[in-house]
Amino acid sequence: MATQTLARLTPTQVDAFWRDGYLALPNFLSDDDVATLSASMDAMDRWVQTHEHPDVQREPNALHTDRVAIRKISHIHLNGGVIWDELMRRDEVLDIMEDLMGPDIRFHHSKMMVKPPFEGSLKPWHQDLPEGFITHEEADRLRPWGTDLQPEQVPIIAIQYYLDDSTLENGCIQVVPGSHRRGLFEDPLHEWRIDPSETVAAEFEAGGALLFHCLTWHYSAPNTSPNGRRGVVYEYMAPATGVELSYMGGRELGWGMPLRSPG
Ligand SMILES: O=C(O)CCC(=O)C(=O)O
Repeated sequence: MATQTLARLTPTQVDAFWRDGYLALPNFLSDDDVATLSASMDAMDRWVQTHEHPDVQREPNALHTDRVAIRKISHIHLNGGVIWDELMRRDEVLDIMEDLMGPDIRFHHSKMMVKPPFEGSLKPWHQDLPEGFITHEEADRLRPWGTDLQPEQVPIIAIQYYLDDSTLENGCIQVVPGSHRRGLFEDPLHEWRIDPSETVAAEFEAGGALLFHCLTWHYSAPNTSPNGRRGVVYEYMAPATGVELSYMGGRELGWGMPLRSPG
């Protein structure tokens, strides 16, 4: 796996993100990053075998009873220790967020999404905005707007980094390009909305990263392969226009923390 010299996004990449609602950044993390973060995840995985933790969600489709399979670890920037906090604050990442949404950048939340071999379950088609960023009342207010809800009004962007190769077989994220310009829908999305000819599989080698907007339709399939897939998500936001964002009581978890300010 190659490592990449990090650089600001090009205008073409910025345009592609706002046109498609997502952007692929292959080879974003260095080999050292992947090794260090993987070792930390391995240590958490060992700990979870003998301990319960409210932020650790177990795999609901687990085939084994002899070992705990992790599906999700919430607030990984807190639970995982300093390297996960450092990744959240990293200048190269904030530079990219600044290229996409300007210099006033706040953190929203983090989570590790795991798809254990053969038993990793699917995440249904959804948009992130109604899943923790706005109240139900605000979602009810925004849905009738349809395409009048512009993605630029709600600059909330996720980056998911892959510690393993992420493929169709092990449940990579799939997206519908341009779906962030269709408005806000029910959560999760009705399956009938998805036209398979429109979907794109965001496959990566370990170290790659995917950026996606909070209105972009996305999904990840069950893991039917012998290869696990660990993908850590950090969500960032800039001030919204005409939309009331909510931290859902997550302030003490770092939600809303300013990471970069104008000037
Ligand atoms: O990693 C996955 O499988 C799904 C992640 C996702 O859908 C999300 O972070 O919104």
